[in-house]
Amino acid sequence: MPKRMTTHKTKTRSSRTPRQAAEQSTTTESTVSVVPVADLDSAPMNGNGARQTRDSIQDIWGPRAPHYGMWSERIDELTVQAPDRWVRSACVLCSNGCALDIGVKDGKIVGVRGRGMDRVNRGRLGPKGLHGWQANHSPDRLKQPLIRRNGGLQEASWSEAMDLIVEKTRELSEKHTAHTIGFYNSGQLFLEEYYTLAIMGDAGISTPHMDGNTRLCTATAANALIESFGTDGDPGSYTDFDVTDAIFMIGHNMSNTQTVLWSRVLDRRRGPNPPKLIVVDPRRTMTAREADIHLAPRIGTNVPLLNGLLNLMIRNGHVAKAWMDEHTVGFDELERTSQKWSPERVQAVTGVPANDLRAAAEILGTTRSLVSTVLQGVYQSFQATAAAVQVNNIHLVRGLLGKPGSAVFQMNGQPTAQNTRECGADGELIAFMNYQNEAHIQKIAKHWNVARDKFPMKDTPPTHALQIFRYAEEGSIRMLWIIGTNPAVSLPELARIRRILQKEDLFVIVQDAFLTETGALADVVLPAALWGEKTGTFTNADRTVHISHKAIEPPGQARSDFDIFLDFCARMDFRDRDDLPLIKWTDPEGAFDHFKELTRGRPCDYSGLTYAKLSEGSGIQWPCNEQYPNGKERLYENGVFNTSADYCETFGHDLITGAAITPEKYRAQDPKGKAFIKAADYVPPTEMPDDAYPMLLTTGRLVYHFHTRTKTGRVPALDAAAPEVFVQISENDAAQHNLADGEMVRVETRRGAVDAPARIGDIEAGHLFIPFHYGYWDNGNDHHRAANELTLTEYDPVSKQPHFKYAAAKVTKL
Ligand SMILES: Nc1nc2c(c(=O)[nH]1)N[C@H]1C(S)=C(S)[C@@H](COP(=O)(O)OP(=O)(O)OC[C@H]3O[C@@H](n4cnc5c(=O)[nH]c(N)nc54)[C@H](O)[C@@H]3O)O[C@H]1N2
Ligand SMILES: Nc1nc2c(c(=O)[nH]1)N[C@H]1C(S)=C(S)[C@@H](COP(=O)(O)OP(=O)(O)OC[C@H]3O[C@@H](n4cnc5c(=O)[nH]c(N)nc54)[C@H](O)[C@@H]3O)O[C@H]1N2
Ligand code: SF4
Ligand SMILES: [Mo]
Repeated sequence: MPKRMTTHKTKTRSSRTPRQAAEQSTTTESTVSVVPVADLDSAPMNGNGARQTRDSIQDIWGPRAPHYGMWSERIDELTVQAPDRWVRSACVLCSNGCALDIGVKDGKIVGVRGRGMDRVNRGRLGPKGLHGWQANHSPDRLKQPLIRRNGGLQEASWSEAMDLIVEKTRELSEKHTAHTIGFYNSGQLFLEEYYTLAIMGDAGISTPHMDGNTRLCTATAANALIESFGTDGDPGSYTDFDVTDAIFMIGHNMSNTQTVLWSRVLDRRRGPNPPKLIVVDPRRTMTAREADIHLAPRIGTNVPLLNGLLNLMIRNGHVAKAWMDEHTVGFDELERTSQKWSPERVQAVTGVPANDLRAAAEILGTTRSLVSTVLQGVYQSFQATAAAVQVNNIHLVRGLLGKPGSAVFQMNGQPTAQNTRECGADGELIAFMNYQNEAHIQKIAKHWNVARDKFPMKDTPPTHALQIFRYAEEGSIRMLWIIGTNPAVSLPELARIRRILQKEDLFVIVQDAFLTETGALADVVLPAALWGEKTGTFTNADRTVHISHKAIEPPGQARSDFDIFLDFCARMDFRDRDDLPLIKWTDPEGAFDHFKELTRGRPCDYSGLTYAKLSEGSGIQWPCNEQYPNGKERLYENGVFNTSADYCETFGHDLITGAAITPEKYRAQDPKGKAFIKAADYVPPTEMPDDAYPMLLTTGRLVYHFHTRTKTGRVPALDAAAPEVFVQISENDAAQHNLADGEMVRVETRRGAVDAPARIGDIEAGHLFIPFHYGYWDNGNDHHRAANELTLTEYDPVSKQPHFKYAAAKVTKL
């Protein structure tokens, strides 16, 4: 018998048309710097001293500041009352990590203001950054723990909830071993919380089953960096955008998903020496519309497309032979593989016209500097790591890395994805150490003062997220602690995920600020403090570290994740090898100081950072140490990469099969600091259109919403800007189905169905797109709205990242 579902209350929805205001006014660029306060009537708190420097809902990126070399300041602010004080923080609604200060009055957040001095955003904020804080004060925040009793979730005290969890943990580890316990955490907590959780899971409970939702997000970014350069960590700096001659974006809708970085790009494009822009996306996104060259490949064909580009670059002699000889290994294999991809063959497989490919290859082959960005259209598509690595190859064959204006960004998505990876998510080991390097494991064991055999992982990385859910399905995992993520909406194939979470023999703990779709299926719900209600640090996609100070108290009895973990460790009485408490710190600063010692000498070296330094200045990049006290802008400036056998993070994989390269084999051919050029040939996606399901479905994001909308769905202005799901379909396909814009359709795959209004245009024929934001917490529990009802349970062989970006689908008019 499945557990009963707690039904959510239905909320009245806004009657605004689902078409985004932004889609209508895409390229209009405002030149006014101050606009009237337009949407404050929908803010939860209203009062005197309100200030809105610009309307980011109507004008997403704000006015242009054409530039070359140095991006000017523009301080964006949205406050609904004059604050009593400002508290230093940064935005946690994407990986850009824009610096901001939180305005506080009478113990409440009343707004935010960008910080002009900061290297990341120079004061700018986007729509989510300016509005998102309103979710903190949403009336339906969780304020007390909940325990499932007689089928329903009932309020309980912290002692009751924690005692129940401790009892369950003890019972399971004594009866069946700790391998019955799994953790599924987040890319949205703070560094100090991940670090505490890592030691709690590894050396406290000793379970190998711990992963972050970053497995769905940037596991491929991490793996692509590791496969090519030896360790995780993006080599470039955002200042590279300020001087580069060309930008290549693949599977990345930056205008919508990193709006402030996109402002930086637009400002370059309107300034002197504008960089060329190439965008690869099967949809004509706002990003693609700005491009000089838009390549729109069939979904799942990134590898042939990239091989085609590399082939042309090589054939045209646009390669830096001398640099490659000195700094790389593997070029011959790349030459052989890419040779098979003539422009005509690429056109046949990807649908991209051969001449467009040639034009793009000419830019990539001749530009003097190049910044590339890669994101979910690669990471969640077929052959994810294989494709992402080919983008690294474009830089390696031209030697365009480690100098101003040249960088490859294997982008992050979530605000604190970098930190969860630095603490062991996505199959990594703390501080980018190597599971197969005994010296690294010993170093951690020593730092934690625990026995080597305390470590649950013996030479192999921890269990990946989809495998954790598989074990829960099969019954070998019996307790699953879910922290800061909403898998009942964000994992693929939701009917299956609901079935797993509802299993009688799976004890589910959900730690969140709201009663999410996942929380509704839990046995215990722990109310968490949000950003603004706790202190910690986090690192963005260009390695910039910010501190976020506690500005207000959490509501009711909600507690920070940090405090919840410390409480659990104390109740479990975890000890080190001297029988002293395992966790040596009592506050986030203590955790930070302990962590940073472990990073000393590693690529992500935090040893030169302190809370004081981060609080006095603004963002500082890692590595930050004695040699680079103010951080280091670019990695690999000397062309020496992190690949030497004793330093690297893994020994690498076969990009097609995922098979791991053995330590012996790696050591025998130790590249000693040379980067890997790894080739990969095309493999067609597993699920292709057929007679029953003739179309290809992809999924992704909208500018106004963040993920499963637990925050942005509770912010009136953001919710109203994009209140409902839709299905994007080409003019051709709409005509075939006799569809007018806004008419309801059903999209079906072999896994489920979604009903939504059609939105016609800006997508390749044969393709469909559904934003994945819309779950059912505010929809009377109607499951026919979440994109993941439709997606596939399968993943990349190297990064184990799920394939959210394609599925064979059919459409019927309702
Ligand atoms: N507004 C907003 N911003 C966000 C987030 C959010 O939820 N909302 N989330 C943050 C997070 S965690 C992440 S990971 C990032 C994600 O940021 P992005 O990766 O930019 O976002 P997506 O919309 O998931 O995917 C990008 C594009 O991939 C394209 N695509 C699909 N299939 C393919 C393919 O086979 N090949 C190619 N080349 N392209 C393809 C889609 O059409 C889509 O436009 O955004 C971050 N920023
Ligand atoms: N179909 C499809 N599916 C996708 C994607 C896609 O493109 N298409 N993208 C994937 C990607 S890239 C991502 S990143 C995932 C995102 O998927 P999720 O991680 O499920 O997304 P969120 O809605 O951000 O969930 C985070 C949860 O943490 C809570 N939270 C926020 N801050 C805190 C905190 O400080 N402490 C605690 N305890 N809780 C907190 C929020 O209320 C929210 O419920 O979705 C993935 N799923
Ligand atoms: S770009 Fe990202 S970090 Fe910056 S304000 Fe927008 S959501 Fe926040
Ligand atoms: Mo993500």
